[in-house]
Amino acid sequence: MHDLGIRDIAAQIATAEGAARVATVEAIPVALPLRRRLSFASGSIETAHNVLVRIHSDAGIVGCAEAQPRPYTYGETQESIVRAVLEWFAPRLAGCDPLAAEQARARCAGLDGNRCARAAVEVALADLAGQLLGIPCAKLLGGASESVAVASMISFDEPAAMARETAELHERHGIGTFKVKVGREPSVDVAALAAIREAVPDGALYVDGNRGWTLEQARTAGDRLIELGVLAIEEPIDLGDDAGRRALARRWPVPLAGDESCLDLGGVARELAGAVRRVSIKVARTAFIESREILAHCRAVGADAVVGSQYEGALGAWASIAFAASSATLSGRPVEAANFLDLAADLVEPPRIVDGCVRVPDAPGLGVAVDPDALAHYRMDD
Ligand code: MUC
Ligand code: MG
Repeated sequence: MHDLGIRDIAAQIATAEGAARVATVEAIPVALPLRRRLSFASGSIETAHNVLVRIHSDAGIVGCAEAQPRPYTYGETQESIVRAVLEWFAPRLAGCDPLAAEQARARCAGLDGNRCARAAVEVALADLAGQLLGIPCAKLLGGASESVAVASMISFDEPAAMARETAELHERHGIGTFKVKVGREPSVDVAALAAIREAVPDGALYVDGNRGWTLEQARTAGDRLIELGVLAIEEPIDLGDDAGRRALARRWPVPLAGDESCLDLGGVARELAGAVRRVSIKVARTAFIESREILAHCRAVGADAVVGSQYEGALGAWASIAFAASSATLSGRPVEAANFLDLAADLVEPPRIVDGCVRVPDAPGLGVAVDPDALAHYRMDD
């Protein structure tokens, strides 16, 4: 963890001097190398073409967050995120009180969509607010836990390679929960899960089809995967086939989990009245405020909720960890926050996973600072 002493002092000065205001907002495109290509049924990622959002207060304190473009899920690209932040959100945030998150949200409401750009702005403001107050984001949001267990996603590969990767994550980092990507030919998916089950017999396994199966494939594959002990099946088929999704939900004894169908509070409410029994809450798209609203809705209807991932880098993982640690409901469930391990280089100190768990930072805000050398090296706008 970086030494945050200077940031702490700056925060105290800023607070003593009165309410800080947002001065400038940056959106910096970066290209972070991955250890290998990450593939799943809806797309693949060769390089982490993320966007670093930095919000500077007039007192010189900076809040940071990361946006990951996922065009196949949200229609946002790296370019669109940069433009949304710089052209829409930045002018509306100028002069805003970083502690007034709802006000900032209202100011940004005039531009529809652009979920990942909007979420990164809100998380960067929360990082800034935490630093101004001298409080970690996890505490600012509720402070339920000092440590959270993490889960890792296992991307497409040959079944034997997926099993090796799972076993290595289990042995090296103590990770015990895995979301395995499926949505290929059922025979391949079943072979992958069987190999993983053999490699990590006690692993808690669930799967994510990213809408890749046909209804028939989902029936065949899902039934076999349930025999192999999978605990949930995320987005098996096309979202337009509502009747098919409901039929699968009735057929399977494990919950059908909503991800792409649950992009916002409205989507979650709709889906929980339909096929979905478990919701993937992603800070990268609903930041902290709406994520908390989604969690409340899940609790009210007795649905399961987990903090999901969209292959965040370390900065995104820290935001997911802060959110998970803020809630008594979520902090007891492994949060999908281990896939920063897929990156070969990063902008901030990555979480340390020990015995499958990450300690929540004590430092204010998200608790990490961007490494200037890494940023200079990986930024794409120089
Ligand atoms: C997931 O849960 O679907 C797939 C695409 C992406 O961005 O993240 C994954 C994770
Ligand atoms: Mg998913």
